[in-house]
Formats: sequence, C-alpha cells, structure tokens
Amino acid sequence: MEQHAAELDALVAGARSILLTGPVDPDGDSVGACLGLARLIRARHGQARVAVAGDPGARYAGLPDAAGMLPDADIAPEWDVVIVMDGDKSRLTSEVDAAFKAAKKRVIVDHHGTTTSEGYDLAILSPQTESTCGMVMEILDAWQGTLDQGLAKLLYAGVIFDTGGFRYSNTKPSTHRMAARLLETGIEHDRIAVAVLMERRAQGLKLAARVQSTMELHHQGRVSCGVISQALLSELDANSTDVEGIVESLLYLQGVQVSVLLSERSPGVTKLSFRSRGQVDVAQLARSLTTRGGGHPRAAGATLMMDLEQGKAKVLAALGAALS
Ligand SMILES: [Mn+2]
Repeated sequence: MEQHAAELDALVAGARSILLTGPVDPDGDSVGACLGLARLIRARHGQARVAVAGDPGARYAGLPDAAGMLPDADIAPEWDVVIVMDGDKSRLTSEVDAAFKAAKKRVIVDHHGTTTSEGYDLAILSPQTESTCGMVMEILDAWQGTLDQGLAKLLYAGVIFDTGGFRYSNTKPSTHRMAARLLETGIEHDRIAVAVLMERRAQGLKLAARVQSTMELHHQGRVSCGVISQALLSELDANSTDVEGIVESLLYLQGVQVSVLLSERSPGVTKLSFRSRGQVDVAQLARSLTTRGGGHPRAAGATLMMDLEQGKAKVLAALGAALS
C-alpha cells in the first residue's frame, strides 16, 4: 500500500478538482470509503475542490459529511481526477460515467476480486482486505494522517457493513485491530451499528415481509429466490434503499446455499443480488451472466437487460449448472 498511497498522493496533489464516487446504490462501505478518503484528501490538499457523488439514503444520512454529497444527476463532466471506490466503473450512473470518461486522471480503490486495473491511470486493488474502508485506513497510515472521530465513524460504518458486524468469513484479525483503533477515538459505535445494520424504514420491513412470504425454493431447496417488482415498490411506497438486507435474510434457511433477489429497476431492466454460503462463487456466476456483474465470492450482483421472468429463468438455469 505504501507505494500506491504515494502515487495517489502525487496524483491528487496536482489536481484542482477531485470527485469521489461509488457505484449506483452505494452501500455502507462505499459511502464510508468515499467520504473518508475525501476527508483525508481535504486535510492534505486543502486547495482542491473535493466532492463525493451519490445519494446516501436514509441509512447513511447521519454519517459525517453525508449531507454534502452531490446527487449523481447534478454531476457535470468537469473534474481533474475521478476516484471510483468499492465497485468498478461498469456500475456508475450515466452522469458519473460521463465525468469519469472526461477526467484527466482516473483512479480505482477497490477490494472486489472481479475488478481489474484496465482503464485506470492508478489502480489500488486489494481483494484480501475485508472492506474498502480498510484500504482507506491503510492510506491514512501511509500518509501519516490523523484519525479523528469523524473519519473513525465513516470507516466503522464501512467495516461493519461489509463484515455483517464482524460475522462474515472476510473478517480477519486485522479487521478487529482496525476496529479497536476506531473505537479508541471514542465514537458511539452502537449508534452506527443501529443505523447501518439494524434500523430500517417501515416500508422496508413490510417489503422484506412480502418478499419472504412469496419466496421460492429451487434446486432441491439449495436456492432461495425473492422478487421485487416496481408495482410492489409503489404499492408499499418503498424505494431501492429499502431493499438492502433482504437478500441476506433469504440465505440463512436450512439447506440453502445461495440466495438471489431479483429487483425490477425499470421495464426490461432487472438487478440481481446474490449471497452464498461458500459452495458457489457468486462473483464468478454474476460475471458469467453479464459484463455488468461481479463482486465477492459470497456476495455479488449483476444487472440484466431483461424482465423479471426472463431474468429468473436465466439465473435459475445458471445456478442449477453451478450446483451440479
Ligand atoms: Mn466493499
């Protein structure tokens, strides 16, 4: 990381404007990493205009600096440096993608194993790190920056999101050592855990109940499958931020190896989310379905240009092959 952090430092030092962004529908790790690195860059290179693109949603709105995030629709293609974090350039919204393509320098900071360095001036990739926030912590140390409470809250949000509160297999001794350092700043970690992992809107709870009650089991009970149509979202007055956490709730059923959630984004566009207990590498599976797919072996996603029924048939066929 030392070498990469030095290269990143040199690259941002020469920039007048820097945009940080995660993929569409940013999760806790993405929001925490973007806002955290933005904080570090502002402290180090105060002359540059530094902004973070995205909508934090209700779940992350209380995090430090989240109120200053710029909606993707307001992003103009006018940035010296664009830094993509926690998910690669294939998952950017169209406005942010235009800014990315127009940028003088393009950077990726990511821990997804399916992300490659192609198309970036600087690629900092670390699939062995549990979270992109963990990578920001390494950049902080390489830059000998200051870990204040604001930064600690952001990085804590990311690390608990990506490890499911230190329960998933990606949790390492280094993860707990990082968490200990974050807690030593005196943050109210329990409040962050409630906001990021536990609390949801009433619409979200009702949506989860509907998806769970209509869930299907396939392939001898080894695959659980949930479906969210636009009609269901409008009936419950729910939105895409209410979907978070539902695919996890479908995985821990006795006998289930893989859970998949199909969400209709618009007519003919279906988003897939996968979770796996380890027997099936769902990042590979997502990648095999479309180039707009990828992630981690046990948590991945993809977008299919087809309707829910077609998408379901395609996914179930691929899962049947993966399990046989
Ligand atoms: Mn992540």
